[in-house]
Parts: sequence; C-alpha cells; structure tokens
Amino acid sequence: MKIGCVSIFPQLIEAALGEGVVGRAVRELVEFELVSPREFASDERRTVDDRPFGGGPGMVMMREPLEGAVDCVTERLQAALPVVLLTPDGERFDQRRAEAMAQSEGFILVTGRYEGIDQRFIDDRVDVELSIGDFVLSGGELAALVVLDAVLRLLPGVLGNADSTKDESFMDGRLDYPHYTRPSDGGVPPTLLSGNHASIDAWRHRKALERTFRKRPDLLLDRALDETDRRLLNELFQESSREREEGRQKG
Ligand code: 9D3
Repeated sequence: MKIGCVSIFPQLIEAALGEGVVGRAVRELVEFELVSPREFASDERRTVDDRPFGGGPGMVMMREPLEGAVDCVTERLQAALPVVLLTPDGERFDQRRAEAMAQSEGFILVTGRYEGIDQRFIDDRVDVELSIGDFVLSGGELAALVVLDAVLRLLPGVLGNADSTKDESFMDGRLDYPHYTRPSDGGVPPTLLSGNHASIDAWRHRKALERTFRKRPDLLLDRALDETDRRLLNELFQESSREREEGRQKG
C-alpha cells in the first residue's frame, strides 16, 4: 500500500508513527511519504497561509504550497492516488470507509491548520473530504492519525492476531459483548464458566445485541437482521417495555 501525507506539522505525524501497531505497519508494509507544504512556499519566510479575501477572522491556507506538496508526494510514490482532505465539513469517517481504504492501492491524506483552505485547492485537487466527528480539533493532524490507525490495523499481517479483525466484521454494526477474567469468584456469568461453547456463543450473541439495543439503537437501524436477531430483539423489546411499565406503576 502507498500512503502520502501532507502536513505543516510533520513531526506530529512522525512521532505517532514511531510506536505500536500502526508504526510497524508503516515501516514494514506501507510505502509512506510525508511532506510539508512549507517546502513549497515561494518566499524566504516559508509562508503557507494568508488573509482571507473579503475580510474576516483567521487565516487561509494558500493553494500553491499544498499543491506543491501533493505533487511531490505523488511523484515520490509513483501513483495517481485519491487525495483525502481531513476537514470538519467532510463526510463522516466510519468502519465501512476504513475497510474500503484498507483494500485500496493507497491514498494521500491532506491536513489543514488555520480557519480554512483556499477553495480552489479543494475544487481542483481533493477527491474526498472526511471528518472524524462533530467536535472541533485545532488541526487535521490528529484526525489523519485516527484514519491511519483505523485503516492500517486492518491490513493483513498487522495485528499479529489474524482472527480479531474477522471477529469484528462479524460483529460489524453492533457493540461487543461484556468480557470477564480471573478471579472467577462472584459476578461472572455462570455460562462463561460452563465450558459449553455453544451456550457461550449464544450468551455473547444475546449480550452484544442487548448492549447495542440499550446503548446504540441507531446501529440496529441500518443493518439487515437475521431470524435469530429479530427474535432476540423482540424479547429485549418486550422486556424493556415491561420494565418501563413497572417503573411507571412505582412512580
Ligand atoms: C468556525 C469554523 N470552524 C469549523 C468548525 C473552522 C475550523 C475549525 C477547526 C476549521 C478547521 C479546524 C481544524 N479541524 C480539522 O482540521 C479537522 C477536524 C475537526 O476539527 N473535527 C473532526 N474532524 C476533523 S478532520 C479535520
């Protein structure tokens, strides 16, 4: 896989890539090129931002240094890769997108600072705009690292444990079941200590669905449910209606 990254704080990106699962992926499995727009500023002071036409607060990132950096990364990677801009007004990044990106040839992440980016750079060069959620960061670098982490851990050979991402795509669209470890005294659901793997699987399946229903019912809305899930959800719904009814009677 080929990944390019454009940022005026390359040290921030680099620091995070030194360690852990993602660091190893980048060193061993990814052709990675990191370039700062400052290298493509045209003045002595390496200016990459300027005041907005029309006035107003804040500064705007200039198009030329960004274009120079994207061209440089493209040249070094020898591939025409999609340019992904991290921006608060992008489409929401999610697991589905991470999976698609993990199966691609690669991409170039572009991060911004300041109030915004010259719209002409976006119009001419950006293929996808992504946001990691509805909160305000001080720049796109941490968002780019979030995207990198989510994508790179999906590459074959990154996790060490080849099974654990499979299990995730099986559990896709719902929350995890609760986990327990030693000591086994008290509070551990007896099924988990029974050694009966069919009933353990059934218990985990039901708990995963129950947690999703209680904490993130929105996740159940966009997925197709099979027969077992529909039956379990029906039971959970009846149970919670009964609890609500009892609550009302007690006051
Ligand atoms: C007043 C308008 N602001 C938009 C909410 C301007 C602005 C604030 C913060 C523009 C850029 C930023 C820096 N954030 C990112 O670059 C960013 C981001 C984010 O702030 N939240 C969630 N996802 C992302 S991806 C990039």
